[in-house]
Amino acid sequence: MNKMRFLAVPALAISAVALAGSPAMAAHDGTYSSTLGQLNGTTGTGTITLDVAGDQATVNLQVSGLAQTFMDAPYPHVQHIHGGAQGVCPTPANDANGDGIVNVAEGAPGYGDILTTLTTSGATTPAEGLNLALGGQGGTYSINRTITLDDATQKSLAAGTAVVVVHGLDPATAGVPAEVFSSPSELNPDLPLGATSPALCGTLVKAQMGAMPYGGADTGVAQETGSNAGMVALGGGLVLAVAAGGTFAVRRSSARA
Ligand SMILES: [Cu+2]
Repeated sequence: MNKMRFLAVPALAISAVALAGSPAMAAHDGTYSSTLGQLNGTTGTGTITLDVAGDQATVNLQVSGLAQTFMDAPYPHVQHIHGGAQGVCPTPANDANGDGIVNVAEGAPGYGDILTTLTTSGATTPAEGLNLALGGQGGTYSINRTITLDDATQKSLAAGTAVVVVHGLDPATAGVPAEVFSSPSELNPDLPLGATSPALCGTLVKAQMGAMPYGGADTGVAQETGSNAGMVALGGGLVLAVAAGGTFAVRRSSARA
């Protein structure tokens, strides 16, 4: 009897939380991710995941191997969610003025204006777009924080046109003469062209609900499959937790075998 009560109470509590916490899912709610592509001779890499619920987004940005230093200090990489355009990253063919660098002016027709600045702390508005102090510092860094998305960013995510761009080229790999790299940026003449031009770029793609790893189905653990089916209705976070548990169980039995 006591055991039954202990099992029943948490189940009811979870149901209450689920009902209270999900009045209506916004069209853009979900998990977005991108493996960022390289531009302008960049040899570094980057990935981003965005877990979005309403106007809240948990950002996980991982960057490595970009230019490390700038004037004897950690290289500041400004980075943004752009949007409101075609949702595409530029290619070398977009180098309209033929200087050897696809700059922001040449990329923006495809990826749009700055909607959100992915700062390391503080404000995330477009106004912080060139705030070097709030950019990623050095060649390898990560950002893990929850931010508030403005209306324009939410709409761009829903439309599939949100694009993440990490700026700041490596003079050693950009493939242009020093005088071109350090010529005035079209965004701010006080900054070198190479420091503001796009290094990494990727369109944010929403994970499809049907592609969620529900687990259980092919693990042969019949009882867990049953509980998974019940948990699906409670929300993505719990589904992932269940799926992770399923994976762990499979690995554990494999290790035994
Ligand atoms: Cu940008």
